[in-house]
Amino acid sequence: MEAGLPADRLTRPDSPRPATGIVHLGLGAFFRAFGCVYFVDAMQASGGDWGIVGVSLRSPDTRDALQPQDWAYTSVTLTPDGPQTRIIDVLNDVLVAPEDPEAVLAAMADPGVRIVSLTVTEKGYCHNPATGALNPDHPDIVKDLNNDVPCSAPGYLVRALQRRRAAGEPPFTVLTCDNLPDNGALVRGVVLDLARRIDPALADWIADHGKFPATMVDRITPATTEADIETVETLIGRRDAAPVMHEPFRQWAVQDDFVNGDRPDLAAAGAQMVDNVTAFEDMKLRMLNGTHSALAYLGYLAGHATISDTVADPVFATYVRQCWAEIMPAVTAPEGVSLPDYADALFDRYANPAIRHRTWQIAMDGSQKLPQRLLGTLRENIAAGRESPALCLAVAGWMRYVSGTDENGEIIDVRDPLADLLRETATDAAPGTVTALLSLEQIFPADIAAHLAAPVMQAASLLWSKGARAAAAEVTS
Ligand code: CS2
Repeated sequence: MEAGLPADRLTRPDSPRPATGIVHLGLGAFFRAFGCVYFVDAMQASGGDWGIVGVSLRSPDTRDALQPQDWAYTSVTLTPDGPQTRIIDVLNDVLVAPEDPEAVLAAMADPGVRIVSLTVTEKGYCHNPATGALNPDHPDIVKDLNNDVPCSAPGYLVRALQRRRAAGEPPFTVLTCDNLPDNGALVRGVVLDLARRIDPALADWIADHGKFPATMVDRITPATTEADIETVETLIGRRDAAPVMHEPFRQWAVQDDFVNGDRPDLAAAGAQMVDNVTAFEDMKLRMLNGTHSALAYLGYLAGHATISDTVADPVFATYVRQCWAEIMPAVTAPEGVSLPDYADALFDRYANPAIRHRTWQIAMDGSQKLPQRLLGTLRENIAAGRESPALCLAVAGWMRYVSGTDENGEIIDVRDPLADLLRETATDAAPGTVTALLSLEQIFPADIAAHLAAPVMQAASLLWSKGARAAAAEVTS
């Protein structure tokens, strides 16, 4: 492309599109780099009408970026040897829920739609992170209980299922793709609880006929930056305002339990269709997401901008391996999987220098992430009498991070639904901060908090006095 000339906008390929079979709530970069690509591959292999209507529950940005390109976009696989591009053309529309909630409900109630998938992040389920149950005091749930027009993801699911029941249609399958433990049961629980508060007969109908398969999703997909948009323009010679940048690896384990068995041929696209996802989920949440969070807090505090920069630092390369050594005894490997090999592969994925995954991005929403990423492992290690100094340092790292200032006294832009509470609860000194944060029962159930007090306090004193890098070196020495 000639320098200085604005490139033409990306347009969609001139081929027929499948009819809509899926509505997706929470159309972020991850789902466009992951689910959309699997659905395209499944249709290429075995056909079917599984076009997607995407829904943004908050901001119009994705819709505004994709609309001029008629919803097509570039998926960029970032290999260590260079990027590979592919045009993904599976979205039939993108709706912005706050602008037109009725259009979203109408799309979800359409009988052609057989799956409603979700990537609304941990906090989008409006649940209590420590228990997994619906939080009826969540402001969005309070609104949804007092209003027929929903605003939360559980609210949209319940109101759309209510319409399907009223129309004599079967429910859609609710396919959660968020990093939560037992995510199918969790979303089923919040939907049934909310439905019961609105109409008990509706809750019974959903309980009898609804399907909420559990899934384990995995593909590292950093947020797209302005620099990425420019790189893609150079690569494809056209302007794509919303490409997605991701690693080569992908893995999707899906509980094969859909309404009327109706689903795309995901196995043909490489997904693992299984009866029970728990072992995949535990392995991934604890070994990948657990260490991602550990590296994010400590790496950020040590001044590292990305995960690849963090593991390029020999101290953190050793530290993350120590974390895996502490996590593996608390994980039951899925059949045929070697946990040490899985850890080695994770290390290579983290080290991929083409992936600029910011520690700050992964550090977001820690209050919603910690329980399934770190606390489950810690609970099992405590019960078995195993020490976990590296994981306790990760918890201390989160505490230091959410206290709101870094090791140089600079303000940290902490993004978390509980950010204000966390900042107010933390104090300047390690002991006060540890005691106060451990008392937040929506994150730390009382039994775990009691056992964590001493080892987290020890890790915190090390962290506050010596800094993240020296503390990580010390717990691995
Ligand atoms: C990350 C995940 O942002 C985060 O919290 O840990 O998004 C992670 O990259 C994915 O789960 C990988 O599949």
